[in-house]
Order: sequence, then structure tokens, then C-alpha cells
Amino acid sequence: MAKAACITGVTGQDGSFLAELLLAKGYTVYGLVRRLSSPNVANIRHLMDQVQLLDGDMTDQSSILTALKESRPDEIYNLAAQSFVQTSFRQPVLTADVDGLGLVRLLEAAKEVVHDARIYQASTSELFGLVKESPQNENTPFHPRSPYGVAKLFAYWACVNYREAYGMHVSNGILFNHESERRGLEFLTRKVTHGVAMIAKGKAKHIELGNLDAKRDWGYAPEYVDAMWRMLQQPKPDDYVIATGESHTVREFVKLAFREVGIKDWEKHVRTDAKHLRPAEVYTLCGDASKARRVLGWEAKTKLPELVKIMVEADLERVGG
Ligand code: NAP
Ligand code: G4F
Repeated sequence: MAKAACITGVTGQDGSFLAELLLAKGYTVYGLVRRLSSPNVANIRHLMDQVQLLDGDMTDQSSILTALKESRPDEIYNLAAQSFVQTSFRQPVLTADVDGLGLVRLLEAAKEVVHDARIYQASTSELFGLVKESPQNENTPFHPRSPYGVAKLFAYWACVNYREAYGMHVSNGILFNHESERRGLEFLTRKVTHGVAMIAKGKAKHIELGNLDAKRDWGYAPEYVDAMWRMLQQPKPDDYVIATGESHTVREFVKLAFREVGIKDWEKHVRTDAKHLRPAEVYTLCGDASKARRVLGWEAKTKLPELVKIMVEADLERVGG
């Protein structure tokens, strides 16, 4: 019989790529979707007749319970989150509710309904925050720097606790930044590639950014959802860092994006404004994914120049002539 998987956050960047991957593997795929006044299905429009959507919200215990009773999944991927770090400083309580308590609601529902289901938690390199060593691996101490990071740290430990206390198969994927043409426009990479496309097509003159010196380990999202799936195929639950192992500045990303459209004097098109700075910044991130390589057979393939190319080309197409 086909395996069933339930994805929270199915309308997001990762949820949509993961749904594609699982459908291709023959899974019956359920997706938890919250009610919005204007449905946000752009990323899964092409999958609407294949994914079974279940009403639910990570802030609402009974809807999560009902969704698991209806779907009875073999695998659960918890990708739902208020995922924008900047917003978490303005909405810390909501972020803690969705990203922190939401995971506990899901674990409680799973414990009751599908105790043996394998569960993936979308943990993050934001846990490392003010990094204690570089590159960061599964043993690097955590020091989150935002309400988002703090909520995700709570969720991380809740996963470890349900594993130890109840013998549940719960794994944390500590994923470093991963991007794609489906990335939300508020995130740095998409803001830049979309902005560059607008400038190249003569529809805008500038992009306004914050800290150009921040460093990130950016990979390509479709490869990262494959790592999630691999974690749940392991006989034992565990925690894994998923990253490229390369770290680049925001400035380098911007320069590469402008290069894609043949603009060399990129500084003329970039302004900085303090409103895009964060109350506490994560200055630098670089992941060591050697455990994932060894145990899961997973390795990042797409490096930064290729990632930038994919994203700029997609935005040029979208922005049009
Ligand atoms: P994303 O595009 O922002 O997607 C977030 C998803 O969560 C959307 O489907 C959203 O639904 C859903 N959601 C938000 N609040 C919800 C609620 N109260 N109830 C139910 N669903 C809710 O994020 P992503 O980039 O795909 O990331 C997926 C997960 O990985 C997130 O947990 C994120 O924190 C984590 N993560 C991401 C990265 C990265 O670089 N992308 C790295 C490490 C960890 P709507 O469509 O209704 O808004
Ligand atoms: O693209 P960002 O907003 O992503 P950030 O904060 O690294 O978080 C993303 O990755 C995490 C994994 O490490 C995820 F957990 C999280 O859910 C999310 O997907 O910002 C990247 C960097 C930051 O240092 C930021 O200060 O870019 C810098 N930046 C500079 N100017 C900017 C801007 N970021 C944004 N969003 N907008 C700017 O104008």
C-alpha cells in the first residue's frame, strides 16, 4: 500500500517542493492549509488535483488532531512556520505560538493518533545565531538571536524530548538557508533577484537593502527537501545539519545577480537603509553537513553562482518585457 505523508506548510517554498518529491515517489500526500481570506496556493496550483488539502492551523490543537485522524500519515513533515526573521521581532508572540507551541500541538496529536509515524521538524541554522565555531555541526552550541530562533530552539528541544520520553521517531533537520524561484519576496535572495529583473527590464531603478556584510550558506531548496525525506527513511531518529559548506556575503549575492543581467556597476542600483537592519543580527553562518553525507548519502550540488542564475532567470521571465 502507498505510504501516506502529511505536510504542514505545504503552500510554502519547501512544502511545495516536498509535495512534488513525495508524489513522484508514490506517496499519498496530505497538506495542512490554514484559512486565509485570499488563498495562497501559487506554489501548489499545479498539484491541486494530487495533494489532499486539510483545513488546519498550527495555533489550533483540534484542527491538527482532526487532520491527523483523517490522514493517518506514516510520515509527518512539520514545515509550517512564521518563517521571516525580521517579522519575528515585531510579532514575537505569534512566532512563538506557531513555530514553538505549534510543534508541541503536532507532537501531542501524533502521540495520540499515530504514535509510530515518523516526524520531521524544520529546525534551522538560526539556532546557531551568534556562532560559537565555524563551520557549525550538530554539536555546535546554540545561541539564537531572534524571537524566531528562540521559538525554533524550543521546538528543537521538544523533538528531542518526545524522542527520549515517548520513543517517538522525531528528527530535526537543521537546515541552512535554501532558496529558489519559489522563495517569498521578502527574503534577501528573492528580493534581490526580483529587484535585478525589474531593473534589467527598465521597471525599477534601485533595490533597498540592509546589512550587505552578513554571510550565509545558501543552497537550492529542491535538494534540501530530499534530505528531509532521507532523514525519515532512517531506522532511528536523529538530528542533521544540511548545508553547502560555503558561506558568502549578501554583497557577493547582489553582485552575482547583477552580473547575470550584464550590469557591472551594481553599486549604482543598490541603496541601504537602516530600517532593514535587525535588532540582533546573525552575522555569519556556514554549515558542516558531513554527518548527512556519511549517514544519509546527501550532498548539496547547486552552488551559489548556479543558484543565482536559476533565480534571476525565473524572475526575468516573470517580470516580462
Ligand atoms: P515559507 O515559504 O514561509 O512557508 C511557511 C509555510 O507555513 C506556509 O505554507 C504557510 O502558510 C505556513 N504557515 C504559516 N503559519 C501557519 C499557521 N499558523 N498554520 C498553518 N500553516 C502556517 O517557509 P519555507 O522557506 O518553505 O520553510 C519551511 C520551514 O523550514 C519553515 O518552518 C522554516 O522556518 C524552516 N526553515 C527554512 C529555511 C529556509 O532557508 N527556507 C531554513 C531553515 C529552516 P501560508 O501559505 O498560509 O502563509
Ligand atoms: O533572507 P533573509 O531574510 O534570511 P535569514 O534571516 O537568514 O532567515 C532565513 O534562513 C533561516 C536559516 O538560516 C531560516 F530559518 C529562516 O526561516 C529564513 O528562511 O536574510 C538573510 C541575510 C540577513 O543577514 C539579513 O540581515 O540578509 C540580510 N539582509 C540585508 N538586507 C536582508 C536585507 N534580508 C532581508 N530579508 N531583506 C533585506 O533588505
